Amino acid sequence: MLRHAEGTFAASPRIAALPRFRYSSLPIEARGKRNDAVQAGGRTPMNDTAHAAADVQSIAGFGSDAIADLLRALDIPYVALTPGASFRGLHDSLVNHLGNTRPELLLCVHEEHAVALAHGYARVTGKPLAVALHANVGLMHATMAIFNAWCDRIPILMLGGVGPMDAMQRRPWVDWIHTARDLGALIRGYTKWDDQPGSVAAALEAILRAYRIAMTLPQGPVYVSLDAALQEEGLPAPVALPPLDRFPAAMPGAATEETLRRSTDLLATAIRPLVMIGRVSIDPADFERRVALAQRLRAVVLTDIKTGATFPTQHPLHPFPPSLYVTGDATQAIRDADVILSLDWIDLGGTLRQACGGALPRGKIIQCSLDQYVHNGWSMDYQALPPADLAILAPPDAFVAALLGALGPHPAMPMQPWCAAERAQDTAEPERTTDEAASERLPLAELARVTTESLAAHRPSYLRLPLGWPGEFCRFAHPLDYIGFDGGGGIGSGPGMAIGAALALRGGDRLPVAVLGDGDYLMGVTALWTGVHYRVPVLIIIANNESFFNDELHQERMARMRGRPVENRWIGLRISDPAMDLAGFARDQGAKGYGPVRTTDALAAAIAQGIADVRAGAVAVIDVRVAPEYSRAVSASLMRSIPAQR
Ligand SMILES: Cc1ncc(C[n+]2csc(CCOP(=O)(O)OP(=O)(O)O)c2C)c(N)n1
Ligand SMILES: [Mg+2]
Repeated sequence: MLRHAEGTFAASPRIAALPRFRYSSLPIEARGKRNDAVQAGGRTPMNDTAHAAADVQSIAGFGSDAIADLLRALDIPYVALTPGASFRGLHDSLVNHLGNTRPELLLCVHEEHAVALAHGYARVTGKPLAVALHANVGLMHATMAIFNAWCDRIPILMLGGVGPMDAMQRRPWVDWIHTARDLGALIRGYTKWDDQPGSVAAALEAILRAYRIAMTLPQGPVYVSLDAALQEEGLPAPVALPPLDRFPAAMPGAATEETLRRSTDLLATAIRPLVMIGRVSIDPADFERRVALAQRLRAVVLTDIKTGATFPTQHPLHPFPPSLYVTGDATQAIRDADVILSLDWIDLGGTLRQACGGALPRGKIIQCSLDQYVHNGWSMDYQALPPADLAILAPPDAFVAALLGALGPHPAMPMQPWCAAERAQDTAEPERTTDEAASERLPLAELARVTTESLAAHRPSYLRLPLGWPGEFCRFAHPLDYIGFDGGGGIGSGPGMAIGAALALRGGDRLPVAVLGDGDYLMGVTALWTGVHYRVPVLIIIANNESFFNDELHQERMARMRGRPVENRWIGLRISDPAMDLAGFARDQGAKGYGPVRTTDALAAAIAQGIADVRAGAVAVIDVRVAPEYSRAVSASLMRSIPAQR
């Protein structure tokens, strides 16, 4: 769990002035009896600091009351939901048994947002939220976001309603269309575990098991489907919660002495060691240990823009910007390295294969990853089979700590990367492909420059960067400087993940900022409402090229390969005529909305205003019209292997 310094955002007068929830005005009979064992000290402040706690705790009298008690015991702070009758029992327990505090409901207007919110929150805190999902349709809506979290190895505790499974208890029509025999089957290929328990006691065990599985590395989403009848049944006698300390989290394994010795033998004698950092922890102490290891080895380090910040981007041993795909001179570093240490690099096999033109690298490879424990046959998110001279099944961060201990200290030396410094020079200058790019729109690199320069003094946490972002503008020195991408490439997650991550950052000294593509924004735009409703300050800047531009590059590639007109590449992809009012969509949900912004000065002014808004507790959105282009590095990797135009 990361700690945040006390900051200015929570102290905003706007937040303090917010209206309070009105649960305490419910008639006293509706509140149930107080349960002093559950709530010893009277009123409990809600997690959402803007709201007062309800005075409604009761003795657990129903199946879902016991389930709610377990969620509190597991320290789940929020339950994100879009409502549904299949979990009305649980909903009632959270509101009227626990008083909508610890956990507190987070209303979302789409299940995909609810899961994306939990995804963003876990990215920042490492802790899972619960998400309540209606049968069958709510789960269907949620699937893409679940896939994103799965590919990102993010823990989420998903609770589904279903049934009643006893057909005699079903209401006509709707209970039948919203009941399925095996709801978990919908998502089994991209969840770590699922269950549909048959009793309240079994539900408690299933939820505890699910929580432990979600949190065990490699982490991932889990799903427990709760029979509506089970939730709503009266408890004749209290059901004891499982004693959590007797069912503890499993201790992570470690590399053996033998593997450690063989690894240090290879690394200590390497002349050109390369460390490729993929999925690693968000703990700042682990971040520092990675720096210490690279310095100890004088290794060149590669990082990935798909993960959060894992290494200081400006460190001399990190000569290439983080990127979606390894390109240019970084591939030469892979070819030249004599030892490659992969810390769970995403698609090590594919990256090495591409860098070495299909051959295996000359250098020895140490692959430290637990990922194969969650590989299954449904999705290919396990990527290419990675070659390795030493394959180590241990948490990468524990392995780094062990390596540091085994290698011992080393005299301080100049931190010159072994690959030629001039190789590090890449250009942020994009590939210009249309005339339109020059006139009424900012180059994407200019958006990146103005954004990073304007925000630099405000301790930004970048919650998302768009696909074509020039990596040269990434200035990361702490895990919270950038939290990463969407995991599964499912567009539409940006707004929801941004709100969830900003919620986790609320009250800290960070300025949460997400730079989103217009397509990503439009698919998830109503997630903003949840941010506005719960007073989650966040700045959202839209790189609005009025296009699903990524696919323009694909259509261009098709046209080139087939000798057809490249100028048609935009057809079926441009989101214009009419232009969408992206700032208007924000304003209509109670957020601040600015733009369209078309010049450098207007952008700088809008960002200054946006920062002030966020400091005052608002969601602020800036629509920036940018040229349809990606950074040279990204478009080059997407267009790779295109034959010369005929
Ligand atoms: C749900 C979903 N639908 C379609 C795609 C295919 N796709 C990949 S990138 C992209 C364009 C995204 O548009 P935008 O967010 O505006 O980014 P841009 O490429 O324009 O910078 C699309 C449609 C996807 N990844 N996910
Ligand atoms: Mg776009």
